[in-house]
Amino acid sequence: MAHSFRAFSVVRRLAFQSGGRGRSVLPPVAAAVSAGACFTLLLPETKQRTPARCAEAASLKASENLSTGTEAPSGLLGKLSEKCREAFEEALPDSFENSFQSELPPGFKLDDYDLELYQYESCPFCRKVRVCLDYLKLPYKVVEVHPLHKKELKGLPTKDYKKVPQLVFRSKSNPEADPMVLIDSKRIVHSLVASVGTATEGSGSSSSSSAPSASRPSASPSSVSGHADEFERRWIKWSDDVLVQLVVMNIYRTWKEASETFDYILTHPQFSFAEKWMAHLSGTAVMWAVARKRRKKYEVENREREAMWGAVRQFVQEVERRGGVFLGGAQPGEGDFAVFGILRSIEGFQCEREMFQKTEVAGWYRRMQAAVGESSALNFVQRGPSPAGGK
Ligand SMILES: N[C@@H](CCC(=O)N[C@@H](CS)C(=O)NCC(=O)O)C(=O)O
Repeated sequence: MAHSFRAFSVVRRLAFQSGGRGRSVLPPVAAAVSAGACFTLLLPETKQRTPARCAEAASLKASENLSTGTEAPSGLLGKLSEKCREAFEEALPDSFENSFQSELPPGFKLDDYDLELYQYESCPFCRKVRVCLDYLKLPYKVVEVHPLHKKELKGLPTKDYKKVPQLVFRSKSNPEADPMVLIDSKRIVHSLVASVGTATEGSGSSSSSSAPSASRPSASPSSVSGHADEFERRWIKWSDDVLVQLVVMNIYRTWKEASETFDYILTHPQFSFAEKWMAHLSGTAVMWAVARKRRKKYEVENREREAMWGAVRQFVQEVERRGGVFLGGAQPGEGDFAVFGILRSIEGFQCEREMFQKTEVAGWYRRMQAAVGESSALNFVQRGPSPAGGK
């Protein structure tokens, strides 16, 4: 994967070196290949393991789950059940655990900074961060990154990191200073929740914050203390390794659905006519092909919808077991932000409409919508209505 990324980067550089904004000379094939790099990178590598059904994993785990309160979801198909088992049964890798260390120093005053979120509109990881920012009522500016040339990222100090989301903090008192940047959606969400939790802990209100924080809610107790517990972490891993995979396989399932997913870019005010169509056409073609390949890889060909409903139902059952309000308990936690953010990325799509018909997720989804509230983005771009009846 690393090699293919380097190859794609070269193609991308060559394709854009003589094309300015709106005057791209990107050949269609190079554009398609490059767009493929943009989106296939969100799909993690699978390790070679003996396939195991989650149902088996669940029974194996049943004797142990009393200690963590975590039960491996069952009913997932093909190799997704293996991913699921990894999330719930194996030791969480250090690289994953490291994402749960707050990157913001203690006493960090969020209100002293202007926040900018570098994102792709349809990226599930970016939606996770937006959900958290909205919930915490933190105002932020959205910077839409063009998926082919990504020139919006060029001015950032994270030069070698070409993925989104990236959350940029610019000092209000010293706007010329180098901004601080957080990367990786889990880390960003955890850092924000921990920072707001620390700022509000014990005082009942944030002494460090100005107007917006007066109505700032607290996240679930486990998150406020800055430590998403193991139960929540396992669901966060599941959301990245299983739910995101299913979203990709489903929203790019047919040409029509893949095209629908990229429609946002055609109306986005930030890009030129050529940039819009280049990204739309190449993205549709490449992601349709990627989804096909992934369905084969995960052994869910022609069953991708069924697999997605299975996963969503498992999540809903877990919420029920936790008391029926949120995964985090009485208030949303980092696990709720992860799953809601990922599902928000299919907002307004055919897959979302079917999801509300085929699963019982609407209750939790509406509770999340109400808890998260209106977007606190300073330049919110509406993408389409949600059948669950939200903004
Ligand atoms: N683990 C990262 C994954 C981020 C990621 O893979 N983002 C994708 C977009 S959905 C990306 O930027 N891919 C690279 C590219 O577009 O070239 C996170 O949670 O933030």
